[in-house]
Amino acid sequence: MSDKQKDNASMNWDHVASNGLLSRRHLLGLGLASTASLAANPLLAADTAAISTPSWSKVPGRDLSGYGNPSAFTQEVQRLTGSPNPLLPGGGASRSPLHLLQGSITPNGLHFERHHAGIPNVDPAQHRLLIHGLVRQALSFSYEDLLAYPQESRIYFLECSGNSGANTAAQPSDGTAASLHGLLSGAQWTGVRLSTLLEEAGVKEEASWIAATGVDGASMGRSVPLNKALDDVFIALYQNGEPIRPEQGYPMRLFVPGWEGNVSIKWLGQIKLTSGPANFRDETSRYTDFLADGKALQFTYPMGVKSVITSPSGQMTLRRHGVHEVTGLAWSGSGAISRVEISADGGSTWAEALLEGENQALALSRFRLPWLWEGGPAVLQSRATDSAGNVQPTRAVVLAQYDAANRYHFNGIQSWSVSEQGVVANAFA
Ligand SMILES: Nc1nc2c(c(=O)[nH]1)N[C@H]1C(S)=C(S)[C@@H](COP(=O)(O)O)O[C@H]1N2
Ligand SMILES: [Mo]
Repeated sequence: MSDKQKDNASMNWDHVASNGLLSRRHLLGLGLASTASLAANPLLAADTAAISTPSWSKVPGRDLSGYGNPSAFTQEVQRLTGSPNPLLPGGGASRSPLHLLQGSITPNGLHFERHHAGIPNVDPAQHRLLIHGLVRQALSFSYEDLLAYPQESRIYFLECSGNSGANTAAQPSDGTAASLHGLLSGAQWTGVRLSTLLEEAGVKEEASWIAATGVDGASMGRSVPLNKALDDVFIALYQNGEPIRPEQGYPMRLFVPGWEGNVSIKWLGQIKLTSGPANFRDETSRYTDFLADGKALQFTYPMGVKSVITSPSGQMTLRRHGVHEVTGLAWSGSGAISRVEISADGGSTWAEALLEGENQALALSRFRLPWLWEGGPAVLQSRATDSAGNVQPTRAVVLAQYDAANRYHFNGIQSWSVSEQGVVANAFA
C-alpha cells in the first residue's frame, strides 16, 4: 500500500456503490478530504517566510467600464464553434462549454446558438409582432408595447433536439461534454405570457394550433398546439436579466418550455392562429424522428429525461489519486428532476447524487457526488429520473426505438471511461 492508499483507507469513507462512490455526506469538508493529507498534496503547505506583495496590490487597477468582460485569464471559456458550411450561409451551431461551467445557469455570452440563416440585425424600432389568423381582432405589437406588459421571470433549460446525436454513431467519437452535449443551456427568461396577448386578440372556436415564424433569412416556422400555447408559452424579452442577445432572438423570441429548442422561434415576427399544424419545412423534412419500423414521427416536442456528467468528462485527465467530485447536469421536458444516480462501474451499481438548489421543473439541475479514485479503470455514468417517473434510458434502449439514420432526441445514458492513467473518454458501455 502506498501512503496515499493508506490515507484513503484510514479516512473512514462511507462507500455507497462499488468502485469508489462515496456518500453525499462527504461533500461537506471535501476540500480537506480530497487532498487526503498534506503528504498527498505538499503544495498546500504554506511557507510563511515566502509571503510577498503581488504587483497588482501596489498600484490602482484599471478603470470602470460600461459593460464588463470575463477575466483575460479565462480566455479558454468559450463556446465551441463549428466550421461554417459555404453551402448553408449563416447555418450552424455553437455549443456551451458545459465542462468549464458551474451551477445551472448559462452566462449569456456562452448560451449555445443554432441558426439556420445567421443572426439578423433586427432594429426593435422597426420590428412588429403580428398576431392574426383565427382571431376576432388581428393585433400588431411593437417592442415598446410588449415592454409595457406585466413581465414574468422563469428558469428553463433549452436543448436542441439534435443535441448528443453524435452518440448514435456506431463508434464513440473522442468528444468533450461540450462537443457531445453542448446544444444545451439554462437561463432565467423574462417576458410576456402568450395567453395574455391571445386573450386580447380573441381566439376563435375553430383555432387549435398556432404557427410562429421568425424574421430571419430562414423565416423559421413551427406549429404549436393551442393548449400548450395557452399554458406556459411566452414571448421572452430578457435573458438572465438583460435584453436577450441577438444570438438568442433579440428583440423577442417565442419560448416553449421543455420542448425541443427548434420550436422556440427567435426574432419572432408572426403568430397565426390556425385549425391545424402548418407543416413547415422544419416539422416535415426536418425535426422528425425516423423510427425503427421505417415510419417518421412528427411533433415529438418534449425533451426526454436526461443527464450528463460534466466533470470528470471527455478529454479531461485525473491528475491525482484520491477523492474527486463527480458533477453534472440533469433536466427533463416532462417535469422536475427528482433524482440522479451515479455509477462508477458501467451501470452495475448506482448511488444517489446530491441535487443542488431548488430543482425547478423544466430547468437544469446540478448534481454532485464524491468519488474515490485509486487508479483503477472505471466507467462513470449518470441516470436521471423526473417527477413524472421517467427514467433516463441506456444508449442501447434509445437506439432500438429508432432507425439507424435518426439523430434527434437522443437522451441515452452517457458513459465516460477512465483509464489507469486517468484519461477520461467517451465510451459506449
Ligand atoms: N427564427 C429562428 N428561430 C430559431 C432558429 C432559427 O434558425 N431561426 N433555430 C432554432 C433551433 S434549431 C434551436 S435549437 C433554437 C436555438 O436557440 P438559441 O440559439 O437561442 O440557443 O432556436 C430555434 N429558433
Ligand atoms: Mo435545434
